Amino acid sequence: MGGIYDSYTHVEYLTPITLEDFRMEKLELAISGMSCGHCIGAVKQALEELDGVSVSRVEIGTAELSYDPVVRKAEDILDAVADAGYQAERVAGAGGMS
Ligand SMILES: [Cu+2]
Repeated sequence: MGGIYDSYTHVEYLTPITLEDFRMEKLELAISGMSCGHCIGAVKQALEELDGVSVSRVEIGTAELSYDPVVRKAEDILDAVADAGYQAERVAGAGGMS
């Protein structure tokens, strides 16, 4: 009820899709130096503090997120993890190379 019905895909979207949703890019990180729940919390917090970043999952050694390339560079995200005290690398192949 009240959703937006797309007659092409036959999908009813319950929440309006914004321009940001279309341009969000996925980023998968391999993170070294994480060893416990505290590390997960610290990485998650560092990522969530960035504008234009939506965190999907943080586990020991990995994180998955989406970011808006208009307001945020992948390098900023790696830097934020480094500032929190961990070493992050992009996982090749996730979300395409750019
Ligand atoms: Cu820890």
